[in-house]
Amino acid sequence: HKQIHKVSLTRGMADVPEHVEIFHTHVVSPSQCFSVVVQDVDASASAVWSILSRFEHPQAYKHFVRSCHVAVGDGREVGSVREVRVVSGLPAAFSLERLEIMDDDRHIISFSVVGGDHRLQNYKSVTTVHECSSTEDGKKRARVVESYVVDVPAGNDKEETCSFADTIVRCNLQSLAKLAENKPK
Ligand code: A9S
Repeated sequence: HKQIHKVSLTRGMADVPEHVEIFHTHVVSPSQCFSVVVQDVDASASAVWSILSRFEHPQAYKHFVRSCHVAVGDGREVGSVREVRVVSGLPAAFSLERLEIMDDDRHIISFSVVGGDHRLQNYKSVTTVHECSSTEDGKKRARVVESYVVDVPAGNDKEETCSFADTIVRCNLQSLAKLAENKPK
């Protein structure tokens, strides 16, 4: 009997508003793993959102993406599907990804993997951006939180799977931060 449970990936995290916490609460099955990556950005939440919200153009900040085209929908409406081609050197060539949430007011975007030749089956992520003030100088900053759930592929364990995905997500969010802060790569 499979035990499906709900996990909040931001519980106890400082400075995370309730509506953000709700979106980082996932349903997880025993054959899946999950994780969360947080990135602070020295820019406004809307500056970050303007880069992050372009579902049709992930290559703006995801350096592993070679090209992207929208195969279904307009790239703004939920249900749109993008075909992402990745750079060589990764254990994959492409990924098909469906837009699940696009919330311009609350700065929430989510996609799920619906196909591809890679090993991250049923990958689903939620990314939020909210304004938060730093405790040191009281200056306003944006905090990006990205959580995901993914199937653990045969032959790997949860730790290996999450450390692979965490590495990619961390790279993406660091590059998103630099871009929003107008810093060179
Ligand atoms: O694109 C993201 O937001 C996050 C991840 C972890 C994407 C991973 C990836 O696109 C590759 C980079 C191709 C690596 C997928 C879905 C599978 C991989 O193996």
